[in-house]
Amino acid sequence: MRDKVIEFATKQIESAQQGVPQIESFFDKPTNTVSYVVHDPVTKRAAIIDSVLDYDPASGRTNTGSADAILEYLSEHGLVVEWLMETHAHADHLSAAPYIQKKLGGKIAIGEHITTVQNVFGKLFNAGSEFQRDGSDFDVLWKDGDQFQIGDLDVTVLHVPGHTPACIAYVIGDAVFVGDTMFMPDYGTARADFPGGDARTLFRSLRRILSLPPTTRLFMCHDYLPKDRSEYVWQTTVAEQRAHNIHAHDGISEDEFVAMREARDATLAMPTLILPSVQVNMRAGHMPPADDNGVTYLKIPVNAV
Ligand SMILES: N[C@@H](CCC(=O)N[C@@H](CS)C(=O)NCC(=O)O)C(=O)O
Ligand SMILES: [Fe+2]
Repeated sequence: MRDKVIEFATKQIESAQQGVPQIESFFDKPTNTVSYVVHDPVTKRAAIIDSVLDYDPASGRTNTGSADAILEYLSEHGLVVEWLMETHAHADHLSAAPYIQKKLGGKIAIGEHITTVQNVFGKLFNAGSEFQRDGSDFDVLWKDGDQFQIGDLDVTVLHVPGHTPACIAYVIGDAVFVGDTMFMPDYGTARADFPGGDARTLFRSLRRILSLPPTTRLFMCHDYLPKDRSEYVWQTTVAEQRAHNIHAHDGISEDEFVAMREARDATLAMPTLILPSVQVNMRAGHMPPADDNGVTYLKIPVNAV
């Protein structure tokens, strides 16, 4: 069956100018997360993808060190932020999008199926009626095939569910920010056992991304450093993934993938920051309303996850 969105993204990738967009990465070691600033060198317009608000679970304190490094880079290069984009509601770190938006503006965007995620976690955390669950905490909700611009750069949105139901990838010029779908070839793929996650759906999303042109640049959202590698890396290509990804290289069938993924997921512990992350990220990175003493609390559901 023809996939018109992939056909369109392919044309965009093939016509993209080499070396454009300009991409700077920021690696957060405590959560193994890569945030990106992607900009158009002509108009100096920029998007920030998957920013991190540092959080210490022992003290409950947030810290803006990671976000401030991004702010410094933007200022040094005279960049104007148009977009604060999330690939999904992260379960392992808090988003710094509201902090950056307050300083510099820009629109906070995520995939339209965030409403599914908001419903599940809204219920889990027994959020009050102030929590809308209709995506309105975000400024923009993308659906598969949506197109928009960062300055003069063309962007196509791909809905790539599996890790979560709302996951999206951003095709910007010839670069794809794959979110949590695949990781570097020697680490494999994202887990599919979070609420609304599904290994079979993830496999189909992976094959879809890997049907883009072989030279397409792919940028990961995490690197977990496998045992036999000592340097963190997060950039690869479609061709490298198709040849070498240990979970999803060409020739691995859907059923083989699902069996592997489900067996591996059964061995994984929950991310350290899942409970603080999801109750903040379901609100686009905003904290829940403060209690009547003025203090903001995050909840821990006991024996519920
Ligand atoms: N140890 C990490 C685990 C984070 C985690 O589960 N990451 C997800 C993406 S949000 C994943 O797909 N991990 C794959 C794996 O650990 O194999 C933490 O506590 O934060
Ligand atoms: Fe994730």
